Amino acid sequence: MRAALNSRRQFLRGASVLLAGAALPLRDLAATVDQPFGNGTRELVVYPQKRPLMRITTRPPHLETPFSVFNEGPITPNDAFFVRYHLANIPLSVDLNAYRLRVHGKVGQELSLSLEDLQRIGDAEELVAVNQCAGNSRGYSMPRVFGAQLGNGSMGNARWAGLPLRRLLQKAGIAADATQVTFNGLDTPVLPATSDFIKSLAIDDALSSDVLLAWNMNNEPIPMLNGYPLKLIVPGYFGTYWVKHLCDIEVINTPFAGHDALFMTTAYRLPDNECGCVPPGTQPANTVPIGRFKVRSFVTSLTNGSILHRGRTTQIKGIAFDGGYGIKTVQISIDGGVSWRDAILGENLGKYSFREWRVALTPTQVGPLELRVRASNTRNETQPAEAAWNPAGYARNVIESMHLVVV
Ligand SMILES: Nc1nc2c(c(=O)[nH]1)N[C@H]1C(S)=C(S)[C@@H](COP(=O)(O)O)O[C@H]1N2
Ligand SMILES: [Mo]
Repeated sequence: MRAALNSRRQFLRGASVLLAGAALPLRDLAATVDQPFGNGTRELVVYPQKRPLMRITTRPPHLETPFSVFNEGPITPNDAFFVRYHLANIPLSVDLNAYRLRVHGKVGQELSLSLEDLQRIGDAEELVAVNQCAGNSRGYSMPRVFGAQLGNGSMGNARWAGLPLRRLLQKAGIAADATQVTFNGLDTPVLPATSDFIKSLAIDDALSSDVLLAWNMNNEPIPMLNGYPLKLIVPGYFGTYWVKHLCDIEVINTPFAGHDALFMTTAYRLPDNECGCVPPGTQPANTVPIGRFKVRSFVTSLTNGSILHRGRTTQIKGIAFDGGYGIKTVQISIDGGVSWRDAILGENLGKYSFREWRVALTPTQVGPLELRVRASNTRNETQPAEAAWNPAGYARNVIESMHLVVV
């Protein structure tokens, strides 16, 4: 889908949020929220441009979306969207008069562009895409793993608008022997010993048509904590590639390596095999950088312990998504996965989006009821019945099951 945006208007609207990030964190609430599927309780905190969200860590800020938000519609509102950072020196404001996006390295012509310059290169394009942290749901890994104990709220779905990365790279002119493109943002490490957060994409992936340099999220400038003023959108790929406050793009012709390549060479890697998994508690011999999402599906209209009534029909609702091939089916089971019933899919907002689904359920017996949900995509990839395990707890996509009570 194409939409030409008025860059002057965007620029002015962007300027109005400059001070919004100045007072982090704003305040704690005396409120907590249960994580879904019974994995503990989180404090709610309020940050600039955000409604109360679940606190995972404070420095750097890491906030999760309360799961009930995903039942409100397929688009996650900006003020409810999760926040994840790795470095504690994060920008609290960005002056658009000083901000420049630098493009350098193996290019014909180095570029240094204001946001307005970037917006003048070509028409903005729009797409709806899920951003999901690789560690989403890590807190359910069994045996437990190191790292932030995330529930299921480190994901969200938004409409992104911006310039295709390919257009910018074409303008700069890529050397014939270029192999990768690296991306850096305005956040920096506190100590020199800490690696900067820099990500890389293979040149072919960087030139693929759907990668965007986005300045809008759900028709607004991107919230400060989600990467104002410019965020790399890599649809279908885990959030780690979606570099926030993007300010530096380098085209290289050697493997990306060294101190500041840690988030490619050491972190965000999966065991190098089909399942991206190893026997629980063991280390993989070989790893590869994490890539696309696996298929996932969730019930959103009920929570663990919800009560249904015998003989009464309940409309059950949820969401499904995958790594960009598109959801084909969603099914539920109430007999432990022996038999499965098709759900009805909701509106298709594009192959990278959450897909809503619903199904009517009329329980016939009182007592406990286990509800399972699984999805498959257009490549017939589906979800495993048993959770695959890896040491970092990445890319969890086991079939979710919810424990209900019929009265
Ligand atoms: N500049 C910068 N960009 C970043 C990160 C970061 O630490 N710094 N973290 C990445 C990771 S791991 C995730 S999951 C997403 C989270 O995006 P969000 O905070 O907008 O939800 O941002 C990515 N982009
Ligand atoms: Mo992440």
